[in-house]
Amino acid sequence: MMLDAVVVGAGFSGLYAIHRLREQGLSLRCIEAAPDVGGVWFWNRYPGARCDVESLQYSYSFSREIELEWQWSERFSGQPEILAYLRFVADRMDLRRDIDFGTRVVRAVWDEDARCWDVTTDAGETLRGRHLIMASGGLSVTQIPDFPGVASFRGRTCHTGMWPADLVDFAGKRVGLIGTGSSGIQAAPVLAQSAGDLFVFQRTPNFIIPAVNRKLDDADRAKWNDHSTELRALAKRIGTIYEFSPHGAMEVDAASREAEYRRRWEAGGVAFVHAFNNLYLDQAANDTAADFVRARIREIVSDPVVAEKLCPKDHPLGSKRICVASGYYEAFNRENVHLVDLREEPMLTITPEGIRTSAREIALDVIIFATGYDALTGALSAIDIQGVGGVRLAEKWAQGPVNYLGLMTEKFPNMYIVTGPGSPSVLVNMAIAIEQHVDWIVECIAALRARGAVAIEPEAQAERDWVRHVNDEADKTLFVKAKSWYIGANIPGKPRVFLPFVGGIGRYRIKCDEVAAQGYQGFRLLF
Ligand code: NA7
Repeated sequence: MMLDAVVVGAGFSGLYAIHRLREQGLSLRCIEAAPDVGGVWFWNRYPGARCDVESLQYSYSFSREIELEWQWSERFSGQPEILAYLRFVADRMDLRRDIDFGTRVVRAVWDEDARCWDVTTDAGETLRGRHLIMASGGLSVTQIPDFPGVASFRGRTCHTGMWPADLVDFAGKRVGLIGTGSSGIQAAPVLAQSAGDLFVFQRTPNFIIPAVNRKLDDADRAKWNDHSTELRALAKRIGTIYEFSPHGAMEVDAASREAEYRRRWEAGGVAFVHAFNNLYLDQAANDTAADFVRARIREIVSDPVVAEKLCPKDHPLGSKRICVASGYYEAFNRENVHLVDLREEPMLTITPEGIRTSAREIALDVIIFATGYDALTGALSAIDIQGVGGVRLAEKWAQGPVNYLGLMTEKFPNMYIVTGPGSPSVLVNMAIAIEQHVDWIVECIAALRARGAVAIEPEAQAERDWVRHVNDEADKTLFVKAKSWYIGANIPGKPRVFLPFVGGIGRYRIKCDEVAAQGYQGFRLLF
């Protein structure tokens, strides 16, 4: 039996794809490796895991009923609540009946004669689908560096992004936390409260803005719900609703600049980086924001030596993903929290008892890897995907993920990528980006059917032009000045190509809509 679509992944993207495909009357099957829905929000159950986009905005916009029935309890909800929300949506829309849980896609092969995908799972089953929707997540394949000696460690190890459900009790334990990106800096203050001793192994300090999280009350929710139609329409154009400044940082005097940074610091959240409109573009402007944050770190952390080590100095603020946390810097004032600066004392090896640096051996009971992901391409390269003439996606992308609009890639007809490389993706509110992508994909499938076409694939020139455009746009910004996962720098051997589209969801949406309105310009339709 040929399905209209096979969907890979039942996180935010996959769930919405099921709903939209069903609306079109299309047959589908969704394959999910986890035993439940949720995707990254299923696996990221480390202590302190929380979204850094406000919950009211980090939610689906497609159903007014769901919006009114679900009550977010906090400004930035934690992982348990976000997972509960996704479970609620799955049940409310009766989505589970189309999902095979606990099953992983291992291979997908394009059948040129039948013009469909044969999708094989680790259960040994092969599903046949006309279209293949990769809702497999941009941050779903965890990365643990090849630390020597890791297998010899006698205690417990885990990655924040693949957190074992039973690892909850740290009382009296000596915990090592490697990595100070968004995951590490969220986990640290929570672990600090229960662990006997917490050792934070830091290679690169990050800029961390206070979340200023708080409970939401009925008035907050009513305010949002009363205006959500306009607010969500605005968010579809700008990504996340922040207070964006029309001014450059140097257009105002130093005192006004400082006051603006302070106001945003006290309000909390990512809006800090929008204090001026050129912080991502101009190094001198960026320095003023970075100086402000470094001054706060020196103010909060009582030991000046530790404070200095926590001050980021080697990349512009925001060029690595800006971090948002509660009580991270304050945690270093606790007696049981110890910063291990890996620039000063590099890690040599993991031993049976703990971690040996160039200066000492630190005995540990648990080692937590908060070491990130094979971002944006990892979940796709983990599957053996073979397109026209047996070409493998991994081979085609050996020098970087060539794609058109971040949605498709030539020689892989009818394979759609949700929020992958070449799209705004992780640089915007993912809930918005996901809905935009899935809507475009499902409408594309409907348009093909209406015209009697069976397949669609980008033209090689269109994808070359798009990749150049994505890189040209990134080159205008300070993003390219950091060795970040945006550019593949955290994975040994990964091509250094700037992955997400920095031009914003508004411009991107207009481009995608124009392409569709012009009869899928840059794509080839097969009849
Ligand atoms: P990130 O942001 O990739 O952070 C990974 C951290 O791990 C970062 O501090 C790295 O330091 C550190 N790291 C990586 N490899 C090593 C080695 N070999 N030794 C020491 N330290 C290392 O991942 P997160 O999970 O925190 O966040 C990912 C996204 O998830 C986040 O942006 C949100 O969108 C949600 P480095 O900076 O490379 O020196």
